[in-house]
Amino acid sequence: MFVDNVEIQVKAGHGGSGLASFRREKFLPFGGPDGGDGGKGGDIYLYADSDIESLASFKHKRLFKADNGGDGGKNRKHGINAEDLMIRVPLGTTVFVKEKDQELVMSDLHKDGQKVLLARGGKGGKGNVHYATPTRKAPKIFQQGEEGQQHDIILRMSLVVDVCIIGFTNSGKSTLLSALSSARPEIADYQFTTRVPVLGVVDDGVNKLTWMESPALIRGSSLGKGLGNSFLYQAGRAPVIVYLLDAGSTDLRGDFEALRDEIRAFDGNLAQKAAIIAINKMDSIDIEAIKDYVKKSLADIGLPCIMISALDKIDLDILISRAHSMVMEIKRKKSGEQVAEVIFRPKPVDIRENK
Ligand SMILES: Nc1nc2c(ncn2[C@@H]2O[C@H](COP(=O)(O)OP(=O)(O)OP(=O)(O)O)[C@@H](O)[C@H]2O)c(=O)[nH]1
Ligand SMILES: [Mg+2]
Repeated sequence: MFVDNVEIQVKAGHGGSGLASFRREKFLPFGGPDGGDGGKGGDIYLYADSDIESLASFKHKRLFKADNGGDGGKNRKHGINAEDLMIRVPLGTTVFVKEKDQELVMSDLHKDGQKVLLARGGKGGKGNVHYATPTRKAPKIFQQGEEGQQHDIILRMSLVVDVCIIGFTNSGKSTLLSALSSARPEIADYQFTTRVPVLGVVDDGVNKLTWMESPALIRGSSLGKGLGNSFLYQAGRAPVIVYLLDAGSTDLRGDFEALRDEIRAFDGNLAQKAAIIAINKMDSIDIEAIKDYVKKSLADIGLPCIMISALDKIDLDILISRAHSMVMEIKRKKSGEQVAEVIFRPKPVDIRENK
């Protein structure tokens, strides 16, 4: 399962033009100006709709145009205001605007019914009625409608992620995800085998939580090396991060810090998240020999440290149970907060009002 990602173009409607015209009545051959204003162009909104499950429909339709406003008419008639265009997207859609090769996050739609303005329709132009003055009684001036905004927009739908595995290339992220879930990402001992986030559902017997393998980081990902780091925005959604280290490394502490520096460079909050350090490939080393080194070099970081083998499935149950209990604890706290937020307190009704 991959993350959905589509690019669309939105063009709001132009404002209608104002009109320059003059009253012509039977006994009033030189009546004053009566040109009406143009109507407003349609705005374009995104609308989060829980009935929509994916961004699949956008694969066929890329251009979204709202109608233009109607032109002003005689007799001060206002042009028609065009209808706004609502584009429905699934919950969990993140919206980016493309500006000069940059992708700027515009909004994050996560509540049913949430609306965000993508492009504003142009205002209607003024008709010549607005330009009459005591010295200029017959103005032939009118205003054109304003142009509607246009934007290139990227929509990304992030699926719910509970645990995100982050690690250097070849640390065994795909092997771990395959061992824990039915996901089958390619496993190979060359670099950057996994190029997009991969999801898998992990069942601990009570809860089924979604784990994600994030494509590999390397020292300098934040500077664009390797696969870069743009996929880390997905990691931001996971309440718990698993830093996967390779037990064969001679500098576990350095590896951990380099990983954390990379995610900190992407987003400081990400580096503060609840996390576990998992040291993989313990089957390939003499554990007794490195136990003390591991304890000493990682202890003061203050994160739980678990030694595992993804290949031989050693102590994966410990990793699962630790990670899941952290996720459930965070979710429990969050839902407590949300309940507090939405408490509905109706005002007391004065029953005498109904008499
Ligand atoms: N001995 C041993 N080898 C492992 C273990 N886990 C993974 N490997 C090996 O390490 C190599 C890389 O494994 P992957 O799972 O593809 O690593 P990855 O982190 O997903 O790599 P990228 O997707 O390229 O970033 C493969 O040859 C695996 O067989 C383990 O627990 N023990
Ligand atoms: Mg991989």
